[in-house]
Amino acid sequence: MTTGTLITVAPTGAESAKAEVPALPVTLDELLLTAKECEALGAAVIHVHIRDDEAKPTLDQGRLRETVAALRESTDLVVQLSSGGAVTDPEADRLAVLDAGPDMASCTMGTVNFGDDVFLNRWEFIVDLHTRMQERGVVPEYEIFDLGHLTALQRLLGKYGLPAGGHVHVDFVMGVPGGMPGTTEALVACRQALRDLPEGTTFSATGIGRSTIPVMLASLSTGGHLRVGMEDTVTYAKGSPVESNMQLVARAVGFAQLAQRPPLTTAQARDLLGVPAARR
Ligand code: KMH
Ligand code: ZN
Repeated sequence: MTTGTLITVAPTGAESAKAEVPALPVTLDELLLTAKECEALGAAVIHVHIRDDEAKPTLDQGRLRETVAALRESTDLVVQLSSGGAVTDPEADRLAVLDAGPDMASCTMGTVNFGDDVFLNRWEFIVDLHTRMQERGVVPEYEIFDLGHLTALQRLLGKYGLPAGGHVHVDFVMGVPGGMPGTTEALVACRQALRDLPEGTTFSATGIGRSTIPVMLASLSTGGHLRVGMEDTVTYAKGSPVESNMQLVARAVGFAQLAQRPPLTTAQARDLLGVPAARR
């Protein structure tokens, strides 16, 4: 069944430096303004990485809690905290992200080379994240950087059961140097592999850098949803830096409308993902 389009904005990430990408939202005020404007355009979920006073990535618990509370106060967006953090973050800090009480958290389904770095996700760590999310009622978004990560997800669900909320939603993160390419062929291969996951499993996709548009079109045409934002893309078109996250969300909304799959509201997104209603 084709539905409307779930649009997730990933506004900041942990990889770009504010000095090199001045439009990146790094303060709480910048994040809130971005969140409100992206919600007004059609985003329903926000995937959040935060920064410290020097604009460096941080998993500081106080800041995470303050961010979750402020986003809830000023938007109805589904608040998804990154448990991936930066490649240098220790596992304990990544697990502690759940203590900040988000609606959702990311859960990456395996280790992947990440440019010159390694994004480490040991099996036991994944199991810990998954089971703690079940205990706390935090809905996971399973991040898939390579085809084999879907096999790992099948194993995880088979051994440890369905996530909080009972619905399985995955996000194909494509085009990371070291992971699967951001191509239609790779997306279709992942799409096919979803048949081994529970009935009704949904997917979003995001293409890093210049793969953003091919991945967006491939996802829309195969029934998938979209993640866009400056975490993944800082160039809008050849020679044109992204001006704001709103520019990327507006483009995604335009593509979704052309595909006759308009953006889901935040309430519809909560229904789809099994996330309880907004508490505002
Ligand atoms: N920053 C990457 C190393 C996630 O948010 O869960 C990990 C990442 C995935 O961004
Ligand atoms: Zn992330």
